[in-house]
Amino acid sequence: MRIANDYLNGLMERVIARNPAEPEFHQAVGEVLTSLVPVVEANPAYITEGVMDCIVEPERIIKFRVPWEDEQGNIHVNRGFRVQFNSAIGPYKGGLRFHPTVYEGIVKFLGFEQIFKNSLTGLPIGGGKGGADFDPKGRSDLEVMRFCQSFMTELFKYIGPDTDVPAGDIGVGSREIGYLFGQYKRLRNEFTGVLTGKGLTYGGSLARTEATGYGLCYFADCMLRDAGRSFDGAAVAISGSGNVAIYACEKAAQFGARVVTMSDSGGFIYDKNGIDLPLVKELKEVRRQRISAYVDVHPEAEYHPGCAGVWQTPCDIALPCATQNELDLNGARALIGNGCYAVAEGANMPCTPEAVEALQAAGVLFAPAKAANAGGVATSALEMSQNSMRFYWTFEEVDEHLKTIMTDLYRNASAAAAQYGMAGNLAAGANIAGFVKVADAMLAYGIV
Ligand code: NDP
Ligand code: 2IT
Repeated sequence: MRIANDYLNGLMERVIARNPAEPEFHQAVGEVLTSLVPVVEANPAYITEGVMDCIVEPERIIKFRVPWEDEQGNIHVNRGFRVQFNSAIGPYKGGLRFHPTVYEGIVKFLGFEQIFKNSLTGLPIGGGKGGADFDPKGRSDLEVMRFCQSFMTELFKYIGPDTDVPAGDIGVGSREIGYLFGQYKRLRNEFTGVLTGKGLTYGGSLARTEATGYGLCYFADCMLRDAGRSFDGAAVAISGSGNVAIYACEKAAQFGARVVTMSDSGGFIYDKNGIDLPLVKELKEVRRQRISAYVDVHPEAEYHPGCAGVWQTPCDIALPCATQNELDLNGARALIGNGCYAVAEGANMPCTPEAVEALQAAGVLFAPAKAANAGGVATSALEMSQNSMRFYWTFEEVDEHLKTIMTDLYRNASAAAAQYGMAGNLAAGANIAGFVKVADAMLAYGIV
């Protein structure tokens, strides 16, 4: 795909050549650069002053060995990463992903997206991301603790509350954050807000657990209302059954929707009566079981092996909340054919470029990840604020901030799209609004 500006097209070619075999990173950069064509044409200084070349190059990449011993005495060696992508508007901020598919290209795509997402929150946070190719599935608490301690024994050298503040992502939830924070505190002999998503007894913020899923629904609600629609009475298909999916399901149901699907990497469940969320929470948050166990309790529901089939389910609104590129052109066509009128991305980059194009061409309302799932990191920034103040806000106070942030974010993305002649294209609007703030800070610093 050619980008309609010679400089940006050449830059994209250099990104591909300099970062070989990293298709997810190329995809994320290509999508942003495509949206920025009218912005650099109106403001050539972004090119002539080097901002464009700098923004696609991480400030720093840390890659390290993570050795650990399992319960049988076998030694394992994983690879850990932290990409400190851009600190123009604040300390690096972004999650850690523990999943066997993690490699440098995944962490770079996520870190790159995080720059613009964090900027969109309106809060002072730069972009970063990290993780490891460790698979926590089937591992005991002791093994996960040993892994996390080994991971932090290296990572602690590079992070800090004013430098880089990691959090959770796929495979990193409250259990892992606890082990990571405990080890950081021990190594540094400091109790600081160096990680977010902490437990409520040791510096965590109320509503951080719920924030990404709730924020997704607050954003989608703004988009739906602008189009004269709402969640009330809608059938909603959700993929995933992790942190984002569970709290998206909870808020969508509070808004009057009937959520009919959830999934994991094994398959999806369809419950025409509406998902029994307390059961999903019990299966996933407490028992760490597969989603297939849902039908043992609800035999009237259906379980289908394989996750792509989830998008064949008739629905009004789709919320992909599992992983990147999980909704492809086939899925998009099925959604369109079934009359789905809105897709809001809870996961990072869950729709392929072909799927996004098809959805937008069919007039389906489309909420892009870096705007729609920004509620998680925004609330992480609120956790950092509370830690700095050594103070706590109530659930209602944090939730109210979250609602305001998501509403403002929606308005800013809409306004930026309209300003550059792409009214209604929230994907372009989010890229532009997120970019401009970071780029102007970079211009102010000169060449650094
Ligand atoms: P969790 O680990 O809590 O849940 C991930 C869910 O997605 C699980 O149901 C998992 O199934 C499924 N999944 C993961 N990988 C795959 C895969 N390759 N194919 C199919 N299903 C898969 O992670 P989160 O809910 O935190 O994250 C979900 C998405 O949301 C990610 O894209 C993440 O980057 C994004 N996100 C997360 C935020 C947060 O605050 N946590 C904030 C913003 C975005 P299984 O258990 O079988 O692996
Ligand atoms: O993708 C994301 O925004 C996250 N995983 C949350 C990051 C954070 O720092 O809370």
